[in-house]
Amino acid sequence: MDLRLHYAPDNASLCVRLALEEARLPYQTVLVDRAARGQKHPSYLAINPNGLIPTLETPQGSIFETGAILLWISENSDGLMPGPGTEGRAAALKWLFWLANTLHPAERVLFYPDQFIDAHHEDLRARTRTRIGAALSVLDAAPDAPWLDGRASILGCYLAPMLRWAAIYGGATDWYDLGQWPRLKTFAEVFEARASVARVALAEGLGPTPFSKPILPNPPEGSAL
Ligand SMILES: N[C@@H](CCC(=O)N[C@@H](CS)C(=O)NCC(=O)O)C(=O)O
Repeated sequence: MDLRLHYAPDNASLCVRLALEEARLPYQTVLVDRAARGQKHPSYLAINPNGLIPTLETPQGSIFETGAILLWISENSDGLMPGPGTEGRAAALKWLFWLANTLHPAERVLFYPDQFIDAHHEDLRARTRTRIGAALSVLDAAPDAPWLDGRASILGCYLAPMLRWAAIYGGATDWYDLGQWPRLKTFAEVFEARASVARVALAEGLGPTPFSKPILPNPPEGSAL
């Protein structure tokens, strides 16, 4: 299968790269030059008119939206998501959409407040940190999220980078302590020990503890912002 992942280091494409590695699907990477705003170039807009990273080119066409790409990968590999009609499917779908529709958009507000409001950016970010903290508490207490044990899953591939980004791109440093969410902390530690994560961390310069104790990336090519 011919797959091409349009990516920038430590961008939302990280979630997709983790899933591709975990699925052992062969793929090529195409670096999007964020410093040159490559995500807004007409050639990129032709495959993703939203001008956002990631995009995955597949034999069935280009896919955008991280959650949709992850779901597609799970449907083209084994074991990353309970299949339709099987036990755990309903809860897994619920958390996939929660990650895509609740947690990810809140993080986008935190990282790009200027895309949402012209002034009062710090007020917006402060309120958003509170929202993200509350959302993480909901997940930490979830009775139906067995994937938090750090097993291979597209849900883990989506969550782990979002824990990382909140820690290093969230602005104020005093609000985020992963220890507040004991299950999420254990998830981050177990998940980052996976061989797939080590391969991705090397490729994108994420350091040795990319999810439990992240540091700013030092990628071999491209830039995160
Ligand atoms: N809803 C999109 C969001 C993707 C997204 O926020 N991508 C960021 C990188 S992490 C981006 O492309 N930012 C560049 C920009 O806003 O121009 C998805 O799930 O794929």
